[in-house]
Formats: sequence, C-alpha cells, structure tokens
Amino acid sequence: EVDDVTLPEGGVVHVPVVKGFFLELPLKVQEFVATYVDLLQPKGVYICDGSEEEEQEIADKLVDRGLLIPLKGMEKCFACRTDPKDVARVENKTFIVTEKRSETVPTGKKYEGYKDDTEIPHGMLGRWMSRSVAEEEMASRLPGSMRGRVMYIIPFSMGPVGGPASKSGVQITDFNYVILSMRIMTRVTPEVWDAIEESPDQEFVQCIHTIGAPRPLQRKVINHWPDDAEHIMIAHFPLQRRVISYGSGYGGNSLLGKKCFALRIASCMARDEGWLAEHMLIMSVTDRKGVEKFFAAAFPSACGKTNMAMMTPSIPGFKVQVIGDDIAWMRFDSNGQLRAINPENGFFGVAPGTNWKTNPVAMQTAQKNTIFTNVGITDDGKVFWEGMEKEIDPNTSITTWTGEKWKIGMEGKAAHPNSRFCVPASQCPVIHPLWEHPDGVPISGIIFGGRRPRGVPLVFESFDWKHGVMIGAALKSEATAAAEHKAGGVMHDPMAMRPFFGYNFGKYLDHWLSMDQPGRQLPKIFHVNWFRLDQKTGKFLWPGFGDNIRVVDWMIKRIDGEDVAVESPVGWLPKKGSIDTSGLDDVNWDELFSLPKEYWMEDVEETKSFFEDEVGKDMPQAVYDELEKLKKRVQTL
Ligand code: GTP
Ligand code: SPV
Ligand code: MN
Repeated sequence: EVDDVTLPEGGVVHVPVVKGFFLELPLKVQEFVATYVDLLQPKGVYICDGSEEEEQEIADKLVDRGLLIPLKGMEKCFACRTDPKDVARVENKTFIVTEKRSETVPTGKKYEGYKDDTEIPHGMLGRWMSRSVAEEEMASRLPGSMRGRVMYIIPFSMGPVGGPASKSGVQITDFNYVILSMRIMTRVTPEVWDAIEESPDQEFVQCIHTIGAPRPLQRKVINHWPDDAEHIMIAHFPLQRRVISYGSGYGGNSLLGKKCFALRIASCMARDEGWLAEHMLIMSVTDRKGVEKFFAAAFPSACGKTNMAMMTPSIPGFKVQVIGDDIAWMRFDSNGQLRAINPENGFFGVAPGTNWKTNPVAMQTAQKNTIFTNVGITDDGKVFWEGMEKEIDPNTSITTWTGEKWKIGMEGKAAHPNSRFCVPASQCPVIHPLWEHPDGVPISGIIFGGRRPRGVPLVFESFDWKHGVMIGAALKSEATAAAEHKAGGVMHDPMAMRPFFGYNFGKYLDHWLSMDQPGRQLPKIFHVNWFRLDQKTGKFLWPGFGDNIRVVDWMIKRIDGEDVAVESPVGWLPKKGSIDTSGLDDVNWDELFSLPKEYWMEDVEETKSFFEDEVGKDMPQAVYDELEKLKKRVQTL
C-alpha cells in the first residue's frame, strides 16, 4: 500500500506503508513522517501499535538475526552485545542547535571575544552547533540512510498518556532493538495519536533516529549490531522540539525519549512553561512513625540513583518505594507544593555492582521481561557481571560481552562497565502505588551528590534555597563509564545535568532561583557523598546502599524541624551521633564529617574559576554571592 502525502512546502511524497493506517494519523504526524520518508528513503513504513503481537514479531526477528540472544535460564529475557565502538553516550558528538551560541551555552571568560555566531572551542556545559553547520552535517549523513530498511513509527508518551504534566513524542527508527527498548522505557500506545490530535496545535516532540547502515551494507557489522560509530551525531533543535540521532544504537543515544527528550528538550519546555526537568530519582520513604515523605535526588550518571531509589533499608521500621530512578519532571502546584512525575516507564540501570546484597530489588526486578546489553552470559542461560562473583558457582562457564569464553578469576571483565538492564518499572516489587499518578508526588527534600573520594562529608544541608542552588551548581564527581570520559578524574557536573542541559546553564540557574516565590513551600536541599575514602586504606568510609537510609532518616528529622544539626562553614552538619549507626562496625564519624580547611579553600577557588571561565556573566549574581559567603566561612575553619 502506498499513500501519497502533499508536504506543506509543496511536493508529493509516496509513503510505502507496510503496517498501520497512515492516513488516520494526526495530520502533523503524517507530514513529519512523509518529510523523513522523502529524506531517508526507507523501503517501507511500519506504524507501531504497541501490542504484544508486535513485540513478539519484532523480538522473533531480532533473535533470527542473532542480535538478541534468548536467555533460557530466565523468563522472557534477552541479551545482546553491541559493536564495541558503541557502548555509551557520546558527549562530544551531542549538540544543541540554536541560532546563537549564547542560547545554548554560557559565555564564560574563556569564550569572551568570540563572535556569538561562529563555531568556537566547546565548553564543558554543552556543545553548540549553528543551524547552518548542523544542516551541512546532517546533509552528509541522512539522505538515503534508511535505504533497504523499514522505518518504524513509534508513538510514545513521557508520563502517563494524556496527563497534565505529560508530553507526547513520535520516534522514527530503523533499529528494532530500539523499538523493544522504547516499549519498556516509555509508554508506546496508539492512545498517543489521540493525545496529539487533542492537543492545541497537535504538539509532539519529533524524534528521528537512524543507525546509518543502509542496505546493501558498506561496512562489516560487528555482533549483528549495525551502526555508523565513526559518524555518530546527536543533534537537538529545541525551538523545533526535534531530535535527530544518527549512527548509534546505544542507550541515551538512541532511546530518544530518555536523555534527548526528557532532559534536553524538556528542560527548554520547562523553562518556557515554568517547571523543572531534572536528572533525578524520585523515592518515597516511610519512617518508623508510619509517616511518608518523598525525595528527589540528582547524582551524575553511574553515581547511585537507581540504587538509592530502590534501596532496601538496613534498619527496621523503614520502607522505601520507587517512583523513578533517573528523570524527574517537577512543578509547583496551586498550593505551592512541589510535585514530581517520573516521565519514564522503565529502568535502564547499570548492571555492574548490582547484586543480591547491594540492590536485591533491582535483581528481583530484572528476572523477567528484561533486555540486557553488554553483560556476560552463563552457560545455563543467565546473566553475569562484575559484582556477582559471590552469587554464582565459581566454576560457571561464562561468555563475556565481547564473546570470549571466561571464568571468574580470569583476566579481563565479563561485562562492560556501562552494561545495562532494561526492565519495565511496573514489575519492580517496591514500585510506589502512585508512581503513575498524573499529578505526581509531593517532594519534601532535594538531594545532590557525587563521587567525592576526598574532603566532602557524608551529608550536609543547605542554609536556604539560594545556598542549595549554589551547592547544585558546584556539584562535582569522578568520571564514570556512562560516557566516553576517562575514569578517575573529579570533574564538574553541575546539578548532575552537565551532559543534559538544553539551554544556557546560567539561565537554567536563573530559572531554579526563580522557583523561590511567595506562597511556595520550598523543599530542603541536601548534599550527600557515599564515596569518601579512608585516605590510609583506600576503602569507602561509609557502607552505602541500604545503610544510606540512616542518612535519609536524619534528613527526615531535619524536615520535621528536629534539633539534630550543627552549623558549619559548608552547611548544616549532623550533630555527632544524630545519625543512627547502630550495628555498623567501625564508622569513623570524625573522618566522615571532617572539613579539611586546605581542601575546601582550594575547592572554593577551583569552583570560582570554573564559574568564571565557563559561565562568566551568565552566572546569576546570587550564585557568586553564595560562593563568596562560603569562602568567608571556610576561612574561619
Ligand atoms: P545512571 O543510570 O547512569 O544515571 O546511573 P545511576 O545514578 O542510577 O547509578 P547506579 O545506581 O546504577 O549506580 C552506579 C554504580 O554505583 C553501581 O556500580 C553501584 O553499585 C554503585 N553504587 C551505588 N550506590 C552506592 C553506594 O551507596 N555506595 C557505593 N560504594 N557504591 C554505590
Ligand atoms: C546516564 O548515562 O545517565 C544513563 C544512561 O542513565 S543513558 O540512558 O545512556 O543516558
Ligand atoms: Mn542517568
């Protein structure tokens, strides 16, 4: 069947429909699809309906081709191995396209003197590309890039379909793996067509994804994972509410509802509409008194969000339930209460380090209906990754993520450090009953944190909202495997959003500061560090994981106004003994909470240079003022 569509700019496109009713789609969607059929030249157009039969059909195809390996030791689980060149987000190939550079990135001191409309050295707070360069770059990649392949059209909703805080998207892709993953991570259903039809102006985010491997293939395909890793480019057009991703099939590069839409594009929507789109987990904690509170926490990639969100509390009387593990959309309601929804529908969690001791809930969640990417596979058809050594027979024969035969104790790794499980949130045993409530849950505390091996105490609380915003802006962490950076060095990751800002970070901080309005109950802001090391032994000073509930317990007391804190130069610290450490051996309280003066003096100066060099005049004065106040306080140490 071929449907003809006349484009608004004129010209007729023949759309070779292989499944679905093209002419029943909202008009704007028809035009969108036709435009990219014209450009990408697929051999067919397949409109996804989100049904289980469809899932089966696509999974069967992927198994046939060898891309998906059914795991015979688990229930409806699959594993796959990527091209080893396509294993994580690629930040240096991810761009925001706007008219002017200053719309996308701040003009720090480093960049003064450069014209606003020329390509200049990229800063740390996002990569800008001009429209003209983006058009050139895309023109060298997109035309005919789906030749010989089927173009799939995926209607999806971020947030419950039709909810007041939810947003619709349509993803075009030529990669079946992406469809299966999008079905887990977002809500894929034809109801989205109605939501688009009913919205003013037929609003939806345009997501275009191609692996860039037209048929007949020009390159050798590795692990049945076609891509064009040499030419990956992920371009965001905030004004057009559009994402174009070329060349990669991995995670945040290809599941466009996630980082591209729900953070980069959504942060621009949030700025325009007065809300917040953040890289945060959302969790509920019920304490010994049976009182429930909700927290949102921002930690950089691979720094503990999934673990905290589904934590199994180590002390009795507490219950944790998860609403989301990666992204929060938050807005103040008419009563001045901050409310958060999780726009996602599943968890795309880091596998290594996850085990029955550290995160039994994640383990339990990922026993069925899960897609594992780049993990080890045991001979009995189960999964293995670093951190599970004590939980399987040490003689188990394993195939590594690169396809080598391997056993525990041998050199090398079974799983890639950024290997992931992709699983529906609904099957998590501690999913919160209100996790899909369209109005979201009320947030009492916001937590920032990172991997800080030295100097930074286990927990402290900000003096007020402004101070809290500065703490978030100054967030730093050791690099992890979630992107291409070299592991080891501590780098700035403001608000845990460094790779995900959709617009100028200075303006983003203005937006955060503007949340402080009369009649609003501002949540308390905390900073945590689970990763401080004993400088002598090199071991973690804090056991982490389920024991982090002890820190949350202290936060709850603070929110309830209890007198359990002492003032310090960096913020409110717990009074000695006010965190319950019963049953833990050798917690070195003094070292966990020490504030080495030299370290902090250096840290404040370094942060100041970072703000000046990278943000410059775009930084709100209030944030500079807060940093100056911190400096004065640190001098008194
Ligand atoms: P993204 O999905 O990349 O955004 O990561 P995330 O923030 O959800 O991180 P995740 O919870 O998956 O944790 C990443 C790694 O940190 C895993 O290997 C965990 O085992 C480890 N980790 C998490 N929480 C703790 C903790 O409290 N202490 C220690 N020492 N390690 C932790
Ligand atoms: C992250 O890197 O923060 C992730 C994984 O959550 S990805 O979806 O690849 O962005
Ligand atoms: Mn993340």
